[in-house]
Amino acid sequence: MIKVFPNRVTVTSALPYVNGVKHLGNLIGSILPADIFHRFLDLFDVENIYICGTDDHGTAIEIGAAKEGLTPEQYVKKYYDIQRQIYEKWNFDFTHFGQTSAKENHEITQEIFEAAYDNGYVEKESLVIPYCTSCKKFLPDRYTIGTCPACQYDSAKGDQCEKCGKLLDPEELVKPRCTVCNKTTIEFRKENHLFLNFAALQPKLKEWIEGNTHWPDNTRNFALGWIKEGLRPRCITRNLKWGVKVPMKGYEHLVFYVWFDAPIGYISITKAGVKDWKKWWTDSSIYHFLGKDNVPFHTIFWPGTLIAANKKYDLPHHVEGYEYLNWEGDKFSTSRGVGLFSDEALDLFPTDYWRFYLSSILPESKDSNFDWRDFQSRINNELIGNYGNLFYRATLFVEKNFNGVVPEAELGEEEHNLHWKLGKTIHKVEELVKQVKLKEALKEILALASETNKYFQDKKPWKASKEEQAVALYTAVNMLQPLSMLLKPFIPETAGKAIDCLGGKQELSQDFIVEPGQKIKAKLLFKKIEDVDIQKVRRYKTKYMKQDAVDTIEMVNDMMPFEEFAKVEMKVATITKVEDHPKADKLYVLQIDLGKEQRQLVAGLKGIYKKEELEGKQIIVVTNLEPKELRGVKSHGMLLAADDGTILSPSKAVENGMKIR
Ligand code: B3M
Ligand code: ZN
Repeated sequence: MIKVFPNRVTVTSALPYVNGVKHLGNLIGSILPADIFHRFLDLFDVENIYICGTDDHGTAIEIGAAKEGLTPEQYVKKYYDIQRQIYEKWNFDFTHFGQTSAKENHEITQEIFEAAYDNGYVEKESLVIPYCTSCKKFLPDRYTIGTCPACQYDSAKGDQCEKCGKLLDPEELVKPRCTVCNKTTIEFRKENHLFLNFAALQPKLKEWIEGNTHWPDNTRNFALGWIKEGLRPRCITRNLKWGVKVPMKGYEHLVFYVWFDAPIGYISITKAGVKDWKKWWTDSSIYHFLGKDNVPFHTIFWPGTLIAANKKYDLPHHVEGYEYLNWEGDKFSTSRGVGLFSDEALDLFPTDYWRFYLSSILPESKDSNFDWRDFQSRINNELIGNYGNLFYRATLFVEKNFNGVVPEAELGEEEHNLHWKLGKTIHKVEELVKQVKLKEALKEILALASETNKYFQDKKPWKASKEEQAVALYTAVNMLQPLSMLLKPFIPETAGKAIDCLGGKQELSQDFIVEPGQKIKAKLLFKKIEDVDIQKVRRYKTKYMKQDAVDTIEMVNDMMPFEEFAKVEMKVATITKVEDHPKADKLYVLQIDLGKEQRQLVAGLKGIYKKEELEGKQIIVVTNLEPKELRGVKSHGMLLAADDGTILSPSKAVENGMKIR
């Protein structure tokens, strides 16, 4: 089947949460490939825009702002500016980089909600939610603790008792108290919330997904799998102050759930920043780029919202979900200092080195791994060895032997052959881009660069006659121009410079278009990466880790009453053995080495870490707690982990038993 490009394309990448600088794992699975795709569409003359921006709402933003002593508005402004500046340095070519807290998003979100309501897809239901009258706050389940009705353990959490494992509702706790202020001023308030009725939307969603036969099988089957399980109404309101207000009587104190207004951000950001914005959402093919964890939101939740509103906005045409990037064989983790952030990377190497390397390891169908040695060898051998060196040698030769002027030449069989391969490659790349196979497109281009290199090498212009030199150089220059055009979506800055040196024709053609008589300039485009450079950057530790670890400790601090926290003792230990808990599926039994003593710990890490990931790892343990039994297994101490289950480790290896506080 021959695929064609749609007439008009709206490209979006997942909107990064505004809270803080993003790491390379975030960029590789959304903003970078979307940017490359958009640049290719420009190259192939497809009318398109590229939309992105920050996702400004949600609990994490409210908490982040409070931590920095800022209002949510100030906090959002600060990190929006920081992120925007970083993306400029990455040369991301957004048509507009907006924000979901902009007024356009408030307006369109409310309109879409009202339409969904009028169409009968919104339901009212009451939820019982713990409310602390001292803090004047509704509390998430885990923020309410109390005595377990089953085992009488006095610090059971609102969702589960850690001692006996019983699953709980906060209402079942005896003498519930608030973890924020530690008072027993808890009330259970019935509150009305709004739900989007996905059960009612199911038939239409199913039909739409089944009709998307152009989707990759895995995405389509995945979405159909969800449908098959049966969709249920989803709560789309939250009791927060920061967010898009619910425009309905009796619900004015609520805001919309962040995942309700965030995808609407794609539309509203277009409205805020693009003239004639409507055509991009009513008569365009929408291409969403995102990490795999966001796929359900873009194949079910977001199209469901649009179907419910029935405002004639275009539904997603293509959803490209990327797998994860690992960092030197390990998971990215801010708390453990694994990985590198988008600003730091550019302090270490030029932007195009990163864009090139990350493009060559895009996690398109499976997870991929960042590796410093591989980074060095691909930059040196492929980007420089294959393209940069040829560029420098050919242009320098023209400068030295032909006064910088492209010579006249009579082409022979080999030259025609190369010319033919150029046409074939352009065609192949176009086909791959249509299928959003960007990594393969890059491979094709590099293969052509390789051919050109081989040709130049075989011609040995340094010892050839003047006529032979002219042929080799005319051909090399005329291959380097389209090669640079094809590489430009990946390495826009350097390829742009290269094209300027070759006379500045910003055109991709199957013909040789750098004409004899054209003045050109020589340029060394890249600098090789030396072993010492790699040794140096290997020792570089992300600067964001420490802050995060400090935050986590502060979080523990926030959650524990002060008098209790002051008594807490924390030490470093190494995990020596990991076994399954005989009775609980989420728990591991760990043996740990605390230097002078060995202990046993039970921790809820199953499903988050594999056993072999834990063995040998250093952790931080609260040591002065009474031993307790967790589902019949003794546990003496508690290890520190962040909200998402990521374990907190010391930033460098230290002696077991070292006291942290
Ligand atoms: N902010 C989650 C993320 O950054 C979320 C994406 C929104 S896309 C509309 O992965
Ligand atoms: Zn309280």
